[in-house]
Order: sequence, then C-alpha cells, then structure tokens
Amino acid sequence: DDGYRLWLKYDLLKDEQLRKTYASTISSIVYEGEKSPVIQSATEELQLGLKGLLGKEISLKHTNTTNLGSIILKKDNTEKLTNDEGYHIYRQGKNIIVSAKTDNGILYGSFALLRNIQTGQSLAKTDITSSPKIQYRMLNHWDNPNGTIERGYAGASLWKWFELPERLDPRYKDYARANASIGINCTVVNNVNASARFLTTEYLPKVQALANVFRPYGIRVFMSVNFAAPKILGGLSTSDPLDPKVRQWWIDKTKEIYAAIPDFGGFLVKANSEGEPGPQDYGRNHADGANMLAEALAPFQGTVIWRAFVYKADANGDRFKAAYEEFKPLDGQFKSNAIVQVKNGPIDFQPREPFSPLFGAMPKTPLVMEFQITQEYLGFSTNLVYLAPLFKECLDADTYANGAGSTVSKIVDGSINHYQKTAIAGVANTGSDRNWTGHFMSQANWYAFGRLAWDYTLSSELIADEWIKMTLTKDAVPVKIITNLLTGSRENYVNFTTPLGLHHLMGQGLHFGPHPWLEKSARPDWTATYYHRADANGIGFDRTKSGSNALAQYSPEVQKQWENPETCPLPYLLWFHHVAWNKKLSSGRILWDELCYRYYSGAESVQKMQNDWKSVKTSIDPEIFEDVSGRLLAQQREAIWWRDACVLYFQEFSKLPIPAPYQKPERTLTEVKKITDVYQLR
Ligand code: BDP
Repeated sequence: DDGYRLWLKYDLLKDEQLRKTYASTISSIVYEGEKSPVIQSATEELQLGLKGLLGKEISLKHTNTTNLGSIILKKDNTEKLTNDEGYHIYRQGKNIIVSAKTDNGILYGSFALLRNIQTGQSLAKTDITSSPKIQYRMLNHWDNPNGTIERGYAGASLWKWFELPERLDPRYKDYARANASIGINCTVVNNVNASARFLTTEYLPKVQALANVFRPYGIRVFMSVNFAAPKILGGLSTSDPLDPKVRQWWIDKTKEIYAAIPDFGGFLVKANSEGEPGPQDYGRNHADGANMLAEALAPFQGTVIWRAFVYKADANGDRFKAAYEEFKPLDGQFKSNAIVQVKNGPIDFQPREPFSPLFGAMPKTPLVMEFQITQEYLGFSTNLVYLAPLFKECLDADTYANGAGSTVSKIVDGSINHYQKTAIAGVANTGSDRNWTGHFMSQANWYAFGRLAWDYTLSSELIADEWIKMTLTKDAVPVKIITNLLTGSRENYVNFTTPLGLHHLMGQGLHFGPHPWLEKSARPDWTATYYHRADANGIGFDRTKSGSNALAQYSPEVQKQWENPETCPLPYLLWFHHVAWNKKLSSGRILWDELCYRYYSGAESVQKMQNDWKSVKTSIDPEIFEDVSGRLLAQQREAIWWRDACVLYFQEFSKLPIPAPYQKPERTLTEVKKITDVYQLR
C-alpha cells in the first residue's frame, strides 16, 4: 500500500458477519430529483465505496420503487435539524435516508455514511445529525507558480501549472474527494507570499480548470493576491488603495475572475508583513486595503480574507504584541465581506503557543483561525506529530471575552459575537509525494484539521480512532496502541524541542533542527536569544508588568492564570516569565533539572514510540510499516540532536550538572553546533 488512497481505502471488510449485515441492509442507492454534479459525486462515491467494502455492486436508481433496503438521498428543505451543509442520516423502514437541505449536505452525509461503514458502526438504529459549526473550512496552499511549495515537505505542488489548463491530473479529483469527505469546502490555491502572475491571463485559466474539477465536490477556490498587482501588472504608478485608478483596476480584475469562475470565493492577502507590499506603503492602514478589495468583491458575494500576521522590525518591542497592536484599533472599520485571519498563537506556529490575544479582542470583526498543518516547526516530514491536540488546545482555550466559557472556538464560529461569516484555515501539508503528505502519519493531520473544522467538539482520540480504522487497521489492540502513540506525540515533540514554554529555538531560515545560540539575524526577532533570554540568572521571556507586559492584551481572568510564576502552568511558564535556574517548580524539581528532565524524557519517548510501532507490525501493511519505521529512526536522531544542543547550550548559563539518572551528552557543544552549521550552507 503506497498510501495514495488516504482514508478512502474501501478495502473489503474483513469481518464477514459485519459485511453480510451491511450487504443485506443495502440493496441499492436511490436519488430523487435532478442529478446535479454534486449528487453525481455522492452517488459515484457511494457506489465505489460500497463495492469495495462489501464486495458487491450496488445499483443506482432514480426513484424508489421498493422497500428492500436502499440508501435514499433526499433533498429536504424543511429539514429542521441541520444547517445548509448539514445532514441527517436515519432509518425509515428498511431504508437508510440521507437527508439534507442542499446537494452539498447530501454529499457530506454520503461520506459520513461511508465512514460509519468503514469504521464498523451498526446501521440498525442509525440516527445521526451533524452540521458544520464554521462556514468556510479552508485549506491554504503555499504553492508557487514554479511548482515549489513554501514550507512544503511532501514534494512539489499538486498543481501541475505547466500542464494546466489542458491536462487535468486525475489527482485533482482525488484531492477534492478527500477534502469533501472531511467537509473542507474552500481552497486557496497559491502562496500568501503571492506572485502577481496568478492574476494574469496566463494563470487564470489554470485556476479556472482546477475550480471546475473541485466544484462537483462542493469546493470553492480562492486566490492569494499580491497587493502591488496594479503596479506590477496594470502599469499604474501606484497601488494606493485610495487611488480611484487602483480601485478600478481591482474592480475590473475581479470581474474578469468571476467571468471565468462564477463561484470564486475571494482573495487572501498577506500585506505589510515580512516584506510583502501593502496599504502602509502609501500611509494607509489594513482596513483601507481590505475594504478596497471588499468593494470589488461585494457584487459577487466574494470575501476578502486579510491576514493579521504582521510584526515590525522593532528591536526593543515584543513581537508577541505586534498583531494586536495593529489590528485591535481597526475593529469595526472593516466592511462586512472583509474578515481577518489570525494565526493560532501570537508568534508563529510554534510547537506550543498560548492562543493569540486577538481572539476575543475584536468583537466587530469576524476572525478566521489559521492553523498550520504542514510541519514547518514540528519536524517536517521526519517527525510523527499528531496535531489534533495542538488544534484542540487552542480552540478550547477560554478567552473570557464575554465571561467564562468564551472559548476561542466560540469566537471563531461566531456564536459569541454573531459574525455573519465564519472561517477556519489550515496551511496544507499536501504535495506530489505518492502518499500526499510525506510522512504517512501526517495524513492524520489533514484529516484531523477537516474533522475539527466541521466540529471542534470532537476529541483528538475519537478522530485518531476513526482515521486509524480507515487507513491502518481495525484490530482492536493495535488501534488502541496507535491512538496513544498519536495523541502523545505532540507533547513528546514539545519536550525534546521547546519544553516549559520555550519557543523559536529552531534553525535559522530553514527552520530545521536546534539553533538556540542564534543571536544575529537580519532581524532581532528572527534569532533565538531574543526569545529565550538565557543568562546567568535564568531563562524565559518576562511578559508581565515588569517585562514587555504582553500579558495585558488578555482578559483579566487569563492574565490571572499566567501572571504569577508560582502558579503559571509549566507548559506556559517561559512564555511569560524569566525564571531562575534554581527556582523550585510545582513539579518538585528546580527549573534546570525540570528542563533537563523534559529534554531527556522527550528524546526517550521516541524510543518508546518505536517500540509501540514495532508491536503493531503484523496489523499494518508492510510498505507503510517500513516507511514509518524509517522515519521514526530519523526522528530519534533529531530528538537527540535537539536534546544535546539545548542542554549543552543552556548549561553554559546555568553552570549546573546534568541531573541523575541522565548521562552527559556524548558530544560537546562545539560538535553539536557544527551539525547545525552545516544546515546553514547552501
Ligand atoms: C512563516 C513562514 C513563512 C511564511 C509566513 C507566513 O516561515 O514562510 O511566509 O510564516 O505565514 O512561519 O506568512
């Protein structure tokens, strides 16, 4: 098994009894009314899936004539239990009804029914209703026009730009199927560091061709745009958002896009961030820029998604505070079809971050959650890191913006501030590798993102359990072992890279491996020393009143959780406090010993992960087993590298011995530094 089929494997169910029960329950698939392209996708998938799982052809009928046990796809405008994209699956006599208000709802219901069969649920009393809590469930592809992917670790872009629009890779359809199966309904096809080329007559037909393949799966296409496009492409002397000619250029360009892609979703914009052009180049603010694009998109019900990932090159400030400082004052100034996309944490997709203080702070502006599925800071495609616990930790965090229970998820889904538009985005981890995600186990992260975007109340364990049963094995004991392996993997990774609230210690530029001694870079906030602040006294970034006071950006209740170093939970300690090396922590250890304990036990956990993986060998396809085994070995090498680099480097400041029972690293700091140096070579 090369992993290409993802979780849509549809192999014959091994349990013969179960298979017979399903087969006797399902004799045909019936659709009513017109067979739209979306209904065509639903029936095609059901036929494909059931044939594989049950080993029998299931016929397709237009209207129901018998009551022998059919799956009936029923559009029902009066369905009270669901929203527009939701579904209701229930028994009616011998039939199974998949009912929804829209064709898209029926498509999602069909995939849900298949998932129930794939995971071996009984259909005897089926009665499932489910509706997505967030409207736009999006993937953000950071793909470039030359086929490379920014921060992509699974090969080249899925989009074969040179072949498009004439040749359609069959993979585009499989991509759409996979997304639809987990409820993803929007995709931004290109990098936020956007090439203006995507808006040319060269690239628009290519994007149009992709949109045509995705449409029958309920997926709308968005594009990242370069704010300076009027200058770059339009020959204008400015891209000032208040200049009438610039505004007209965007109005015309938007019309041209909608003529080609009538259901085009809109624009995603990274502006005045990391060197990208933006409204501030002309003395305007982010709302001015977003509103200009919103105006061009409004006649077509399009949306502009404006990113809040901004931080100025200011050596004395605290990058933590930057997005809040720039965006909070603009609350209420954005047009109704302009929404603001915020990364989960205040810095940049670190293995652990507190939630961004913007969540809860902009009640008049719909905020989009941006997660990173691609493992830029979580070990690329050599590390097994299941991200559902990271996503959940943020979504479940309480902002107290509107009293207790104002979780980040309730900000994002609009239930607290009654947003008209709601959205969640994940930076995709897909690429041209045969198994889509490089590390086979990273498929679970794509899956988990989609499942949580649909319903953030699902637990990490439940999502892992589903995914394992659909892609790896249904054997009960191995399912349990792998579920534990997955759910513990993120904490393991945090422990051997950035425990206790450390952050931004990774290799410069590439963001690979440890580089805690990095003290000079093009910008101070691209170094590691800016963040960890280790000295003879201790380590950590004081963000309380005595330091940068970034904590003040949170509600008083949240401040209370984190402001006191005595009571601040250890996972967040060094995010907010500079703590003395010999300070006794709630664990009973002094800080230095706790740090060593985390680095050593984190690295040891990778050995344990290997043992767990070996123990399930007979239940796993050999090709997948070998692939994951090899990557776990690489992960072990990296974990020890991280451990050695960090304890040896921080020991220069603490001057304390490695506590028993741990052994001193076998190599010296100079030797470890050499490994990191090599990664800085071109
Ligand atoms: C950073 C990445 C960079 C992205 C940037 C962003 O290193 O490649 O362009 O995020 O999100 O983490 O814009």
